[in-house]
Amino acid sequence: MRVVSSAEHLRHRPLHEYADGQAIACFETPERAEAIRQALERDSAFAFEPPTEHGLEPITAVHDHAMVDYLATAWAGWEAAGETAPEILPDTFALPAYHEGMERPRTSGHPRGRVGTWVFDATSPIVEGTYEASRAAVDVALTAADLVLAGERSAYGLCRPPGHHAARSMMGGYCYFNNAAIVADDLARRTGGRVAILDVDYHHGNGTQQIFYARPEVLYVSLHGDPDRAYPYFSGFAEERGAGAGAGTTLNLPLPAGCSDEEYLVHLDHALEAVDAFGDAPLVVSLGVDTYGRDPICDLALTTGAYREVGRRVGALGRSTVVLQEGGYFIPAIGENVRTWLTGLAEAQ
Ligand code: Q9C
Ligand code: ZN
Repeated sequence: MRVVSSAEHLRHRPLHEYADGQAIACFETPERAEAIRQALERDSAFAFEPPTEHGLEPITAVHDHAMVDYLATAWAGWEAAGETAPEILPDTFALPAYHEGMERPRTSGHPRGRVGTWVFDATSPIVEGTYEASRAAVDVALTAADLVLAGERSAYGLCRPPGHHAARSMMGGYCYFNNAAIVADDLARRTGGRVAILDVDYHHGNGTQQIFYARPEVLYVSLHGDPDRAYPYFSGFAEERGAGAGAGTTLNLPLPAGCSDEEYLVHLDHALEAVDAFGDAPLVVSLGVDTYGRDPICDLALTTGAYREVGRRVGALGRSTVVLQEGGYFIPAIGENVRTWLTGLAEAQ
Protein backbone atom coordinates (compact mmCIF):
# COMPACT_ATOMS: atom_id res chain seq x y z
CA MET A 1 0.00 0.00 0.00
CA ARG A 2 1.18 3.48 -0.81
CA VAL A 3 1.70 5.79 2.15
CA VAL A 4 1.94 9.58 1.97
CA SER A 5 3.82 11.29 4.80
CA SER A 6 5.68 14.52 5.49
CA ALA A 7 8.25 15.60 8.08
CA GLU A 8 6.53 19.02 8.18
CA HIS A 9 4.33 17.70 11.00
CA LEU A 10 7.39 18.10 13.27
CA ARG A 11 6.82 21.87 13.14
CA HIS A 12 3.66 21.40 15.24
CA ARG A 13 4.92 20.58 18.71
CA PRO A 14 2.32 21.84 21.19
CA LEU A 15 3.28 21.81 24.86
CA HIS A 16 0.22 21.94 27.12
CA GLU A 17 -3.44 21.11 27.21
CA TYR A 18 -5.87 21.78 30.06
CA ALA A 19 -7.46 18.91 31.93
CA ASP A 20 -9.22 19.20 35.28
CA GLY A 21 -7.99 22.76 35.64
CA GLN A 22 -4.34 21.81 35.21
CA ALA A 23 -1.92 22.31 32.38
CA ILE A 24 -0.63 18.87 31.41
CA ALA A 25 1.65 17.68 28.61
CA CYS A 26 -0.14 17.39 25.27
CA PHE A 27 -1.25 13.89 24.28
CA GLU A 28 -1.08 14.86 20.60
CA THR A 29 2.69 14.75 19.97
CA PRO A 30 5.07 14.40 17.01
CA GLU A 31 6.16 11.05 18.48
CA ARG A 32 2.75 9.61 17.55
CA ALA A 33 3.32 10.10 13.82
CA GLU A 34 6.96 9.05 14.07
CA ALA A 35 5.92 5.77 15.73
CA ILE A 36 3.42 5.07 12.95
CA ARG A 37 6.00 5.88 10.28
CA GLN A 38 8.55 3.54 11.83
CA ALA A 39 6.08 0.66 12.14
CA LEU A 40 5.06 0.98 8.47
CA GLU A 41 8.66 1.43 7.29
CA ARG A 42 9.62 -1.89 8.87
CA ASP A 43 6.97 -3.64 6.73
CA SER A 44 7.85 -3.97 3.04
CA ALA A 45 4.14 -3.97 2.13
CA PHE A 46 4.18 -0.18 2.56
CA ALA A 47 5.84 2.25 0.13
CA PHE A 48 6.35 5.86 1.22
CA GLU A 49 6.11 9.03 -0.84
CA PRO A 50 5.98 12.76 -0.09
CA PRO A 51 2.89 14.91 -0.64
CA THR A 52 2.48 17.27 -3.59
CA GLU A 53 1.30 20.83 -3.03
CA HIS A 54 -2.40 21.41 -3.60
CA GLY A 55 -2.67 25.06 -2.59
CA LEU A 56 -5.33 26.83 -0.55
CA GLU A 57 -8.36 26.32 -2.80
CA PRO A 58 -9.37 22.87 -1.46
CA ILE A 59 -9.04 24.25 2.10
CA THR A 60 -11.11 27.40 1.57
CA ALA A 61 -13.71 25.30 -0.24
CA VAL A 62 -14.44 23.75 3.17
CA HIS A 63 -13.28 26.27 5.79
CA ASP A 64 -14.17 29.93 6.44
CA HIS A 65 -11.58 32.15 4.73
CA ALA A 66 -11.30 34.26 7.88
CA MET A 67 -10.47 31.17 9.96
CA VAL A 68 -7.79 30.13 7.48
CA ASP A 69 -6.38 33.69 7.56
CA TYR A 70 -6.40 33.58 11.36
CA LEU A 71 -4.37 30.36 11.52
CA ALA A 72 -1.96 31.66 8.87
CA THR A 73 -1.29 34.86 10.85
CA ALA A 74 -1.90 33.80 14.46
CA TRP A 75 1.73 33.27 15.41
CA ALA A 76 3.00 36.50 13.82
CA GLY A 77 0.17 38.41 15.52
CA TRP A 78 0.99 36.83 18.88
CA GLU A 79 4.61 37.88 18.65
CA ALA A 80 3.78 41.34 17.27
CA ALA A 81 1.53 41.96 20.29
CA GLY A 82 4.51 41.27 22.54
CA GLU A 83 3.19 37.97 23.87
CA THR A 84 6.01 35.74 25.05
CA ALA A 85 4.24 32.42 25.80
CA PRO A 86 5.49 29.64 23.48
CA GLU A 87 1.94 28.63 22.53
CA ILE A 88 -1.45 30.26 22.00
CA LEU A 89 -4.27 28.79 24.09
CA PRO A 90 -7.63 30.50 24.60
CA ASP A 91 -8.81 31.59 28.03
CA THR A 92 -11.96 33.28 26.71
CA PHE A 93 -14.49 31.74 24.30
CA ALA A 94 -16.87 33.67 22.03
CA LEU A 95 -19.93 31.50 22.66
CA PRO A 96 -23.06 32.40 20.62
CA ALA A 97 -24.86 33.26 23.89
CA TYR A 98 -22.47 36.16 24.42
CA HIS A 99 -24.23 38.08 21.66
CA GLU A 100 -27.73 36.69 22.15
CA GLY A 101 -30.22 39.40 21.20
CA MET A 102 -27.41 41.75 20.18
CA GLU A 103 -25.55 42.55 17.02
CA ARG A 104 -22.05 41.12 16.67
CA PRO A 105 -20.32 44.00 14.91
CA ARG A 106 -16.81 42.61 14.53
CA THR A 107 -14.19 40.39 16.19
CA SER A 108 -11.42 41.69 18.43
CA GLY A 109 -8.03 42.37 16.91
CA HIS A 110 -6.27 41.33 20.12
CA PRO A 111 -4.56 37.94 19.79
CA ARG A 112 -6.40 36.63 22.88
CA GLY A 113 -9.74 37.73 21.47
CA ARG A 114 -8.88 36.25 18.11
CA VAL A 115 -8.04 32.80 19.45
CA GLY A 116 -11.25 32.65 21.51
CA THR A 117 -13.20 33.45 18.34
CA TRP A 118 -11.89 30.43 16.43
CA VAL A 119 -10.80 27.72 18.91
CA PHE A 120 -13.47 25.86 20.93
CA ASP A 121 -11.42 24.11 23.61
CA ALA A 122 -8.28 24.43 25.73
CA THR A 123 -6.54 21.33 24.39
CA SER A 124 -5.40 22.62 20.99
CA PRO A 125 -2.49 25.08 21.23
CA ILE A 126 -1.30 27.05 18.23
CA VAL A 127 2.50 27.17 18.06
CA GLU A 128 4.94 28.74 15.62
CA GLY A 129 4.67 25.98 13.00
CA THR A 130 1.04 24.92 13.43
CA TYR A 131 -0.12 26.52 10.18
CA GLU A 132 2.69 24.99 8.09
CA ALA A 133 2.17 21.55 9.62
CA SER A 134 -1.60 21.79 9.09
CA ARG A 135 -1.11 22.79 5.44
CA ALA A 136 1.21 19.80 4.97
CA ALA A 137 -1.35 17.44 6.58
CA VAL A 138 -3.93 18.60 4.02
CA ASP A 139 -1.43 18.02 1.20
CA VAL A 140 -0.73 14.53 2.60
CA ALA A 141 -4.46 13.77 2.59
CA LEU A 142 -5.10 15.17 -0.91
CA THR A 143 -2.07 13.31 -2.32
CA ALA A 144 -3.41 10.03 -0.91
CA ALA A 145 -6.73 10.84 -2.59
CA ASP A 146 -4.90 11.49 -5.90
CA LEU A 147 -3.42 7.98 -5.71
CA VAL A 148 -6.86 6.46 -5.30
CA LEU A 149 -8.29 8.53 -8.16
CA ALA A 150 -5.36 7.31 -10.29
CA GLY A 151 -6.39 3.71 -9.71
CA GLU A 152 -4.97 2.49 -6.37
CA ARG A 153 -7.56 0.45 -4.45
CA SER A 154 -6.47 2.23 -1.29
CA ALA A 155 -3.89 4.68 0.03
CA TYR A 156 -2.96 5.91 3.49
CA GLY A 157 -2.25 9.51 4.48
CA LEU A 158 -0.25 9.84 7.68
CA CYS A 159 -1.90 13.14 8.61
CA ARG A 160 -0.73 15.12 11.62
CA PRO A 161 -2.24 17.24 13.08
CA PRO A 162 -5.51 15.30 12.85
CA GLY A 163 -8.63 16.96 11.46
CA HIS A 164 -12.08 15.62 12.28
CA HIS A 165 -12.91 18.07 15.13
CA ALA A 166 -12.29 21.10 12.87
CA ALA A 167 -15.60 22.53 11.62
CA ARG A 168 -16.11 25.06 8.83
CA SER A 169 -15.31 28.00 11.11
CA MET A 170 -13.85 26.39 14.23
CA MET A 171 -10.70 24.59 15.38
CA GLY A 172 -10.13 22.37 18.42
CA GLY A 173 -9.74 18.79 19.61
CA TYR A 174 -6.10 18.85 18.41
CA CYS A 175 -7.44 19.72 14.91
CA TYR A 176 -6.96 22.84 12.73
CA PHE A 177 -7.90 21.90 9.15
CA ASN A 178 -10.27 19.00 8.55
CA ASN A 179 -8.15 16.73 6.35
CA ALA A 180 -10.90 14.13 5.79
CA ALA A 181 -13.58 16.72 5.01
CA ILE A 182 -11.28 18.52 2.56
CA VAL A 183 -10.60 15.22 0.77
CA ALA A 184 -14.28 14.22 0.73
CA ASP A 185 -15.32 17.63 -0.63
CA ASP A 186 -12.56 17.53 -3.23
CA LEU A 187 -13.52 14.00 -4.33
CA ALA A 188 -17.20 14.95 -4.58
CA ARG A 189 -16.36 17.99 -6.69
CA ARG A 190 -13.84 16.18 -8.91
CA THR A 191 -15.97 13.09 -9.55
CA GLY A 192 -19.36 14.85 -9.55
CA GLY A 193 -20.64 11.91 -7.52
CA ARG A 194 -21.17 10.65 -4.01
CA VAL A 195 -18.56 10.16 -1.29
CA ALA A 196 -18.85 8.17 1.95
CA ILE A 197 -16.93 8.95 5.13
CA LEU A 198 -16.45 6.31 7.83
CA ASP A 199 -15.08 7.78 11.07
CA VAL A 200 -13.69 5.14 13.45
CA ASP A 201 -11.78 7.50 15.74
CA TYR A 202 -12.91 7.12 19.39
CA HIS A 203 -14.23 10.69 19.39
CA HIS A 204 -17.20 11.98 17.44
CA GLY A 205 -16.02 13.86 14.34
CA ASN A 206 -18.12 16.92 15.05
CA GLY A 207 -16.32 19.01 12.42
CA THR A 208 -16.82 16.52 9.61
CA GLN A 209 -20.45 16.06 10.57
CA GLN A 210 -21.03 19.82 10.62
CA ILE A 211 -19.42 20.41 7.24
CA PHE A 212 -21.60 17.82 5.49
CA TYR A 213 -24.75 17.93 7.65
CA ALA A 214 -26.98 19.36 4.89
CA ARG A 215 -25.16 17.80 1.91
CA PRO A 216 -26.91 14.76 0.42
CA GLU A 217 -23.96 13.62 -1.71
CA VAL A 218 -21.64 13.01 1.26
CA LEU A 219 -22.48 10.31 3.81
CA TYR A 220 -20.98 10.66 7.29
CA VAL A 221 -21.01 7.55 9.51
CA SER A 222 -19.28 7.57 12.90
CA LEU A 223 -18.66 5.07 15.72
CA HIS A 224 -17.56 6.82 18.91
CA GLY A 225 -17.75 7.08 22.66
CA ASP A 226 -21.27 8.14 23.67
CA PRO A 227 -21.39 11.97 24.04
CA ASP A 228 -23.23 11.44 27.33
CA ARG A 229 -19.77 10.62 28.72
CA ALA A 230 -17.20 11.38 25.99
CA TYR A 231 -15.53 14.39 24.39
CA PRO A 232 -16.64 16.48 22.47
CA TYR A 233 -19.95 16.12 24.43
CA PHE A 234 -22.08 18.41 22.25
CA SER A 235 -22.64 16.13 19.25
CA GLY A 236 -22.62 12.50 18.13
CA PHE A 237 -26.02 11.50 19.53
CA ALA A 238 -27.96 8.90 17.55
CA GLU A 239 -30.77 11.41 16.94
CA GLU A 240 -28.51 13.55 14.70
CA ARG A 241 -29.32 12.30 11.19
CA GLY A 242 -28.59 15.29 8.91
CA ALA A 243 -30.71 18.27 7.85
CA GLY A 244 -32.56 19.58 4.81
CA ALA A 245 -31.38 17.90 1.62
CA GLY A 246 -28.86 16.01 3.79
CA ALA A 247 -31.51 14.42 6.03
CA GLY A 248 -30.56 10.75 6.45
CA THR A 249 -26.93 11.11 5.29
CA THR A 250 -25.49 11.36 8.83
CA LEU A 251 -25.38 8.28 11.06
CA ASN A 252 -24.01 8.23 14.62
CA LEU A 253 -23.40 5.01 16.52
CA PRO A 254 -22.49 5.89 20.14
CA LEU A 255 -20.58 3.15 21.95
CA PRO A 256 -20.63 2.07 25.62
CA ALA A 257 -17.61 2.35 27.91
CA GLY A 258 -15.47 -0.79 27.95
CA CYS A 259 -16.75 -1.88 24.51
CA SER A 260 -15.05 -5.19 23.60
CA ASP A 261 -13.79 -6.39 20.21
CA GLU A 262 -16.92 -8.54 19.69
CA GLU A 263 -19.33 -5.79 20.70
CA TYR A 264 -17.48 -3.24 18.54
CA LEU A 265 -17.71 -5.47 15.46
CA VAL A 266 -21.51 -5.66 15.83
CA HIS A 267 -21.72 -1.84 15.76
CA LEU A 268 -19.17 -1.71 12.91
CA ASP A 269 -21.40 -3.95 10.80
CA HIS A 270 -24.27 -1.48 11.25
CA ALA A 271 -21.99 1.33 10.09
CA LEU A 272 -20.82 -0.70 7.08
CA GLU A 273 -24.40 -1.54 6.10
CA ALA A 274 -25.08 2.21 5.84
CA VAL A 275 -21.94 2.77 3.76
CA ASP A 276 -22.85 -0.15 1.50
CA ALA A 277 -26.43 1.11 1.05
CA PHE A 278 -25.11 4.53 -0.08
CA GLY A 279 -23.88 2.94 -3.32
CA ASP A 280 -20.50 2.53 -5.00
CA ALA A 281 -18.91 5.77 -3.83
CA PRO A 282 -15.26 6.29 -2.88
CA LEU A 283 -14.70 5.91 0.84
CA VAL A 284 -12.72 8.20 3.14
CA VAL A 285 -11.80 6.62 6.49
CA SER A 286 -10.98 8.77 9.51
CA LEU A 287 -8.74 6.25 11.26
CA GLY A 288 -8.23 6.83 14.96
CA VAL A 289 -6.76 4.04 17.03
CA ASP A 290 -7.74 5.73 20.29
CA THR A 291 -10.35 2.93 20.51
CA TYR A 292 -7.47 0.77 21.82
CA GLY A 293 -7.89 -0.65 25.32
CA ARG A 294 -4.78 1.06 26.69
CA ASP A 295 -5.42 4.51 25.22
CA PRO A 296 -4.74 7.08 27.98
CA ILE A 297 -7.72 9.38 27.22
CA CYS A 298 -10.39 6.93 25.98
CA ASP A 299 -12.40 4.05 27.44
CA LEU A 300 -13.06 1.31 24.87
CA ALA A 301 -11.31 -2.07 25.11
CA LEU A 302 -10.20 -2.96 21.59
CA THR A 303 -7.14 -5.18 21.08
CA THR A 304 -4.55 -4.97 18.30
CA GLY A 305 -6.03 -8.12 16.74
CA ALA A 306 -9.42 -6.45 16.34
CA TYR A 307 -7.93 -3.86 13.99
CA ARG A 308 -7.12 -6.53 11.40
CA GLU A 309 -10.76 -7.60 11.37
CA VAL A 310 -12.02 -4.01 11.28
CA GLY A 311 -9.74 -3.24 8.32
CA ARG A 312 -10.76 -6.49 6.64
CA ARG A 313 -14.48 -5.74 6.93
CA VAL A 314 -13.95 -2.20 5.56
CA GLY A 315 -11.92 -3.65 2.67
CA ALA A 316 -14.65 -6.19 1.95
CA LEU A 317 -16.92 -3.29 0.93
CA GLY A 318 -14.83 -3.19 -2.24
CA ARG A 319 -14.62 0.63 -2.38
CA SER A 320 -11.72 2.83 -3.43
CA THR A 321 -10.53 3.87 0.01
CA VAL A 322 -8.52 6.84 1.28
CA VAL A 323 -7.44 6.18 4.87
CA LEU A 324 -6.39 9.26 6.87
CA GLN A 325 -4.85 9.32 10.33
CA GLU A 326 -6.79 10.93 13.15
CA GLY A 327 -6.20 10.09 16.86
CA GLY A 328 -4.52 7.38 18.94
CA TYR A 329 -2.48 8.25 22.03
CA PHE A 330 -0.93 5.03 23.38
CA ILE A 331 2.38 5.45 21.60
CA PRO A 332 3.88 1.99 22.36
CA ALA A 333 1.11 0.35 20.28
CA ILE A 334 0.00 3.09 17.87
CA GLY A 335 2.27 1.95 15.03
CA GLU A 336 1.32 -1.69 15.24
CA ASN A 337 -2.38 -0.85 15.57
CA VAL A 338 -2.32 1.26 12.39
CA ARG A 339 -0.16 -1.29 10.54
CA THR A 340 -2.56 -4.08 11.52
CA TRP A 341 -5.61 -2.08 10.42
CA LEU A 342 -4.12 -1.29 7.01
CA THR A 343 -2.94 -4.89 6.57
CA GLY A 344 -6.50 -6.11 7.13
CA LEU A 345 -7.81 -3.57 4.61
CA ALA A 346 -5.31 -4.62 1.93
CA GLU A 347 -5.98 -8.34 2.52
CA ALA A 348 -9.66 -7.93 1.82
CA GLN A 349 -9.33 -5.70 -1.25
N1 Q9C B 1 -8.70 14.40 29.23
C1 Q9C B 1 -8.61 13.38 18.39
O1 Q9C B 1 -8.57 12.22 18.77
N2 Q9C B 1 -9.38 16.21 25.11
N3 Q9C B 1 -8.89 14.38 19.23
C2 Q9C B 1 -10.03 15.15 25.76
C3 Q9C B 1 -8.89 14.26 27.80
C4 Q9C B 1 -9.51 16.38 23.70
C5 Q9C B 1 -9.17 14.14 20.63
C6 Q9C B 1 -9.92 15.22 27.28
C7 Q9C B 1 -9.49 15.11 22.89
C8 Q9C B 1 -9.37 15.41 21.40
C9 Q9C B 1 -8.30 13.71 16.99
ZN1 ZN C 1 -9.96 10.76 18.84
